[in-house]
Amino acid sequence: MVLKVYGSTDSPCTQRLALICHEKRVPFELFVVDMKGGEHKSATYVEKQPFGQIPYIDDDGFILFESRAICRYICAKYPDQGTPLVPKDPKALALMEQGASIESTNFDFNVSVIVGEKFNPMRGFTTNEALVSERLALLTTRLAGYEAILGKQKYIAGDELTLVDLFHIPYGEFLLRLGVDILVNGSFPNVSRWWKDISSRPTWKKVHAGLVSVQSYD
Ligand SMILES: N[C@@H](CCC(=O)N[C@@H](CS)C(=O)NCC(=O)O)C(=O)O
Repeated sequence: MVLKVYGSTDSPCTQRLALICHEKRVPFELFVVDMKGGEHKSATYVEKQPFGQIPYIDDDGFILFESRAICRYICAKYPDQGTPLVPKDPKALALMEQGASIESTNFDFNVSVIVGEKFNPMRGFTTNEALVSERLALLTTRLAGYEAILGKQKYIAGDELTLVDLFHIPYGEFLLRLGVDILVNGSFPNVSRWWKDISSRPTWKKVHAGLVSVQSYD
């Protein structure tokens, strides 16, 4: 039975898991959740996702939410299919987990707030500019750490691409779309080199062009 994805085409978290499906060549069917109509807060929805957020998956009755956990599940279920994104060697795996914490605490922590605040006017709220400046300053400090890592190796966890590099793409792309060019503007040349590499992957281009269900991969 094809993997069912409940999410939205323009949600970075749904895009994250679609990207991994493309990399692992796992077909999926997208069920668009009516966020504007509040479907994600309905009683039937929160039975599946208690926080009333997207995305979640239904894999033949197995319900899972949290986009990064879903990505890990897909990689665990299909270890030898598509791009190898999770190392088997314990030390390489530990470095990937270190990278996952880096993404969560240094990148997502700041970028999700910046993106959310900048989107506020489109939702009828005011942007908290002081908070945006604070998080941009913190992000800049943290990108200096990225620059140090990426000055020594090609990717976050070593010289091989892993899941954690790809975790950055959807929110990184939103930052660019909102006019924050910190990932490409040249202040961090190795970050810029890394960003161009990962964001030019055909799998991401496919997600970016429009997130739709995939019946099969040739
Ligand atoms: N950590 C969660 C975050 C999920 C999340 O924040 N989803 C957003 C859309 S990208 C959402 O549902 N927002 C609506 C809300 O929080 O009420 C994940 O990675 O799945």
